[in-house]
Amino acid sequence: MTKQSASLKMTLVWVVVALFLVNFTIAGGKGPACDLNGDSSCDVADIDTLAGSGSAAINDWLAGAATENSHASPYLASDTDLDRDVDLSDYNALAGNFNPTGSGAAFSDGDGDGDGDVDLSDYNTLASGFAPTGYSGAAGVPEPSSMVLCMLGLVFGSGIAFCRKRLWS
Ligand SMILES: [Ca+2]
Ligand SMILES: [Ca+2]
Ligand SMILES: [Ca+2]
Repeated sequence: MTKQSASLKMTLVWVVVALFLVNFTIAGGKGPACDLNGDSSCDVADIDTLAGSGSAAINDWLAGAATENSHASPYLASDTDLDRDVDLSDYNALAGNFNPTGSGAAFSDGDGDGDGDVDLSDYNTLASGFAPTGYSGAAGVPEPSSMVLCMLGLVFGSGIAFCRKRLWS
């Protein structure tokens, strides 16, 4: 009886191990949603497959891929090479492919709004978001509460320094 129950326990352990392995294999084989060409990474080659799909599809991809690639904020639509800046190389891509009446332009050609052309609207977005030093490490604007605390700290700190000077000198 005990031998039978030990054997049953071993069988159960093997079933659990097998289920775990099957689940792990299935989960490991599925790539992220932003990987549209199935090479297990989310990069320019993927977003270029969305040529002419419209700004909603482009913006969804930019947000999803940034999350997948561990960035705190979405990629900008003018960052044609997705290197987290909007600089001269992005501008040159757009300028070199400028074609307001064209269609089928890809994201890396400078079509940041995904409507298939590279026109003034794409240019204006790039110009207004120009960030040659990058937008990934942009320091957040201090919140009013922390600024008030800092100013209070300064006032309080100088007050103490002033008192010390008066009392001990
Ligand atoms: Ca990919
Ligand atoms: Ca860039
Ligand atoms: Ca466009």
